[in-house]
Order: sequence, then C-alpha cells, then structure tokens
Amino acid sequence: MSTATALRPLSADLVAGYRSRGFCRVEGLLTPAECARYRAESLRLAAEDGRLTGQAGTIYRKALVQRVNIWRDSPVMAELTLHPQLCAWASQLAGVPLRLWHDHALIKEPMNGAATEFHQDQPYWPHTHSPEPISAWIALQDVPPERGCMSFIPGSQRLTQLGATDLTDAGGLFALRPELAWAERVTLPLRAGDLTFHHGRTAHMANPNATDQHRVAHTVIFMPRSTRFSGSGHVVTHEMGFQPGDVLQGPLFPEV
Ligand SMILES: O=C(O)CCC(=O)C(=O)O
Repeated sequence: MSTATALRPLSADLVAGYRSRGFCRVEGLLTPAECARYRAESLRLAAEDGRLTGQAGTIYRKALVQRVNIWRDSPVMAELTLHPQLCAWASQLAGVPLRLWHDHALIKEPMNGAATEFHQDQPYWPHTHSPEPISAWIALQDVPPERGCMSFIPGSQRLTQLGATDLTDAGGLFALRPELAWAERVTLPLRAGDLTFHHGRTAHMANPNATDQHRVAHTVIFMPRSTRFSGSGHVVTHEMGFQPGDVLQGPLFPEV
C-alpha cells in the first residue's frame, strides 16, 4: 500500500468486539501480489539460516519454525511490519499509543503434525506497565483450519495472573485454569492478506498444518509506550543493557 493511500479506520462494532472478546478478524490488508512477495521473502530468510529442514526435529521446532525480528534483517519485511495501515489499526484497537515490541515469521512446515497449543503471550515477555499489548497475525496465503489457522478463547484477556505455558503441551494452559477447557473457542480461517488481532493475554492456539504447502504467517507485536522492562530474560532484550524499571524504548522499538 502506498503511504499516500488514505487509511481506513475500523468500524466501531469491530473495535467494541475486540475490546470485549480480546480478538478480531480484519480483511484486506494485503493484495495477492504483496502476499506472494512477503511470503517468498519469509521463506527465503528462514531457509537461509537453515531453519527449514523439511524434517522437524524437536517437538517445539515441529510445531513452529520462527525467525524473530525479521524486519531488522530485511527491508522487504520491514515494510510489512511497519505498514501504516497495520499500525493504525493496532493503535485504534488498543486505544493507547504503541511501539513495536518485535515481529516474527511463524512457519508451519507441510504436514508438520503439531499444533501450537493454547497459551497467553504476555507471560513470556519481560514487561511491566503494559495493560494493552496487541498482536497482528497476518496470513501470507489462504489459511483454512487444516493449514493452521488460529483459535481464540473470548474474554480470556481479562485473566492477568496466568504464567507461561508450554506451546507443545495441549493441557498446559488448562492445568492452570481448568474451566478454560470448557470455554467457547472461536476458530478464524483467513484468506491471504487478511489478519487477526489478539490482545497479549487472549488465550489462543493454531492447528497443525495438514496441507502440502508451508503455512507462512507474519506476526507483529505492539506494546503500549508505557511498557517497562521487568528484568526477566528474553531473546529480544538480551544484552541490550536495560535495567528493571526502564521504559523499553529506542530505535529497535519504534513508535508506531
Ligand atoms: O502461528 C502459530 O502457530 C501461533 C501463533 C501465536 O501463538 C501468536 O502469534 O501469538
């Protein structure tokens, strides 16, 4: 999308739905040609560093091949991560000023045979003072349920006290809150170029990829500008010199 193109705000109903349920689906971020370009670049970078082997090793690698902060390595992917329309929608839904936390390519290899099991994202992050984190999950090809689309538990973003759970353990989240096993689950298939947004505490999972194509998603995670460093370890803040209590800011966490 050219920056000269007018930004399209989301409807009030969609924003209200996101705020009460903790997720929403939005159509039409990217054209088919843009999806093809970003998908090829993600696969190229994942293959370049040897991550796409075609023979998934550990159960974690089997569920998901990731490349974190791909925007820093590729001007092409930086265009997508900092896409003006994407950032405007995230800011409208969160309702607070945001910065980029990080992005990643999330690839499920063909016939990978492993789900990304239910979890909340925020417990993994070294964050405090961060009430409204929001993630965008962008489909770079059609993602029906059998190719690994996402499912969400409505309202679970209000659960603030859960810890990090194992993405490969189907019972992990439910061991912490057994009643969630019986909660409503909403599965959202996506056409290429469409996306879901979810709150950083909304419980979500993704199906295995039972097709013969790679499932390539691009995730962009935004944090409120108030977010401070908690001091716990994380690959994105490793050796960056932040002290507990520091605001996470600087050129690697651009305001959007
Ligand atoms: O793409 C997946 O398999 C899982 C994605 C996910 O957990 C996330 O974007 O937070």
